[in-house]
Amino acid sequence: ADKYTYLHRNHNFKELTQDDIRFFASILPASGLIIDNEDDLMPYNVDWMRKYRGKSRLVARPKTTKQVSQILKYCNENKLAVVPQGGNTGLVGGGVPVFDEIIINTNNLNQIRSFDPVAGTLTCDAGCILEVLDNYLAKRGYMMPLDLGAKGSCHIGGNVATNAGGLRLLRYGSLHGSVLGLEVVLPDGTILDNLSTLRKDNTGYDIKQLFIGSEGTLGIITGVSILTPSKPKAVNVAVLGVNSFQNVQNAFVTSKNKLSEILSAFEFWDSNSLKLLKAHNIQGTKFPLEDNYPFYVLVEISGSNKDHDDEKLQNFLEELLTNEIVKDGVVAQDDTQIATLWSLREGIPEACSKAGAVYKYDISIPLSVFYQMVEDIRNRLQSAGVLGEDKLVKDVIGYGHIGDGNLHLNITAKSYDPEITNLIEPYVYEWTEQHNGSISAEHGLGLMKANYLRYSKSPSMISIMKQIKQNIDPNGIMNPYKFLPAQ
Ligand code: FAD
Ligand code: S2G
Ligand code: ZN
Repeated sequence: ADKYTYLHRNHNFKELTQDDIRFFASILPASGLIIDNEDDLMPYNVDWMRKYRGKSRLVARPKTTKQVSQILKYCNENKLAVVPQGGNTGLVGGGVPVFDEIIINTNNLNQIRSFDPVAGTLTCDAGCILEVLDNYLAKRGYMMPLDLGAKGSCHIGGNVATNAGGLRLLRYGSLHGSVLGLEVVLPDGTILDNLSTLRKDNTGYDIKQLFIGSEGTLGIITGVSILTPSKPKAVNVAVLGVNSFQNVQNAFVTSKNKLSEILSAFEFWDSNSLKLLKAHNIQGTKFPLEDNYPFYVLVEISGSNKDHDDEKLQNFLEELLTNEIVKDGVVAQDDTQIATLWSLREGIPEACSKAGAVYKYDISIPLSVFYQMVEDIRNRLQSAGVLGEDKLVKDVIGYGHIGDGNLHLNITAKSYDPEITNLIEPYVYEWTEQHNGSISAEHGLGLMKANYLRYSKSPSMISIMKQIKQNIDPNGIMNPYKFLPAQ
């Protein structure tokens, strides 16, 4: 993308040679190696948003942890830079090369290793697709503790590497709590086998936590053991039309009081998000509510007794309507309608990507100022004369995970343009810092935000991160140019 022209290839890293290719071919089957074929390499070199693109000449797709160890050991000894890659659904440029780094993709590392139906602990390869795991567990009365719109492609290894949040975090917490153990290959080929399935293990530093959210900069996660919750018997969803952001907050507080233990998701989107959904006909069916409310909320409940739970949901809705916290609401009558209502929320990222170039900001900020961010950036772009029908910037929309205090600010434009980028950055990051927020709630830092870490972490925190990176990856071959600010 235009703004990374300051980056230069680190010439401490070797360029790929025929000897290197011969080595990789000696340990990987033909299907595990993609070399020098532009078209075949393209899906691995370009990210999901088509915003970041590298020029790797080789994709290694190992099938076993041992092969990952042999590859990393060789790359480390030969100073070949690498990019660990899972489903390539990341949104900050973390999973694709900046230059010619070798891509180590976990597609073939996709075996489920074990599942304990009593404890609910699952152990699997890092390259297992999230939705495949969720379906495997559903047949056994369990489910994954996270759900993302990218579930059909993202790998559990990538989820752990980015400490993905998603739609279930409000109920099931973060991966820092649900991941019980990891198997990780370090740059020198050492295999850290910490695939514990114990819920309690207080024996020394909790090393696995270091790799959760490390975005491929410390090692390659090859195995994950995770605690999976029972799949709720009774699930229901309501979508509400709300006429102020203060009432979105009031509805959230009421949902915690009235639904408490059965509340499992609380998402929101604004009217501009709905406009995009409709413009790109993402939700095939007619929108079930008046489409002139400024805000919409999706509330999901998950419990064990449908009659009791639906009664609770009805009482919750009645209280909101009586107190005029919401103007209107629709409750799903069956699983199909539940899926349709969820498709509204899950379809927004796709609608954004269909609208053109998208500037995505994934921030944690206090709910009291949550929507002010959207309004301030919209006003800033309006006053700069770049926002409007025939202008460079088409839309400024806000949606996200209210329950997690996580706003997704998306700005759609005709194209990525330095004039727009410079109007938005570092303004968004400064604004977030002023409100004691985080410049990355769940998507990570990647290439996009590596140089803005200072807006959310102190110099001493960044210094200790660099010491850890230097200790574990002294040659710096793991996902270079990303995550931590350049010197
Ligand atoms: P990739 O994109 O392949 O890689 C992501 C990062 O992890 C890179 O830095 C890469 O180097 C590293 N990595 C990947 N695999 C490994 C490994 N085995 N070992 C070490 N490092 C590794 N994210 C959320 O948090 N919440 C959401 O709700 C959400 N919704 C999304 C919806 C859509 C439609 C899309 C396209 C994306 C969404 N995302 C969301 C972002 C993305 O799906 C997550 O960041 C996801 O965890 C990335 O997983 P992946 O396997 O695609 O990783
Ligand atoms: C979500 C997806 C990515 C985006 O939908 O929750 O994390 O910002 C986001 O479009
Ligand atoms: Zn999200």
